[in-house]
Amino acid sequence: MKSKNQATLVLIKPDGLKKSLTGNILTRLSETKLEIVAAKIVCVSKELAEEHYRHLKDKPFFGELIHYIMGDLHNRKKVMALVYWGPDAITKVRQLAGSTNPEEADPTSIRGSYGRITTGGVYENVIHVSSSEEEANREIGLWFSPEEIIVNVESGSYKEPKPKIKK
Ligand code: IDP
Ligand code: MG
Repeated sequence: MKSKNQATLVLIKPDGLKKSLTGNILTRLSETKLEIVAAKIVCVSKELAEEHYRHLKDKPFFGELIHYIMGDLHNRKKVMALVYWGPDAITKVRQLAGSTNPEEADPTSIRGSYGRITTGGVYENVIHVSSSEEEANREIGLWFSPEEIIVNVESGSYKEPKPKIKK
């Protein structure tokens, strides 16, 4: 049976950018043979950070987590946001990323290779990846507007290029 095409959100977190891991992470993710259908650099607002991590708002590390994703811990006020798309995208990307806790993650995974646990209490695991289809849809809607994504995620068809030229 042919697997279903899915879209999933990937964020290269501020520690990944500070450690110059963008190339390494994108190379690892290319092993999935998925397509990148959207990409940009984002300066993360407190509102976006809190909405993205709203499922963790009661955790003791929530405040630190918001500082982390906003770049306050790494003096890098940005993340790289991407949408990967293709068969079983969510599971494939999640497997390559590894477990949330970098010490428990497979040492060959992205988080196992590059993540660390800090004394501040938050896991600095260099990458965010969506963990379910429902979460992916919600998160992609938070980080991207539909016209920034070059496929129609529902139908799987490519969009027509817009005849717009930036002056
Ligand atoms: P995920 O990123 O693997 O989906 P979530 O539970 O959604 O894991 O947590 C979001 C982020 O919050 C993690 O990637 C990590 O940076 C941080 N985090 C999650 N659980 C803990 C914890 O128990 N201690 C410290 N940081 C955590
Ligand atoms: Mg999560």
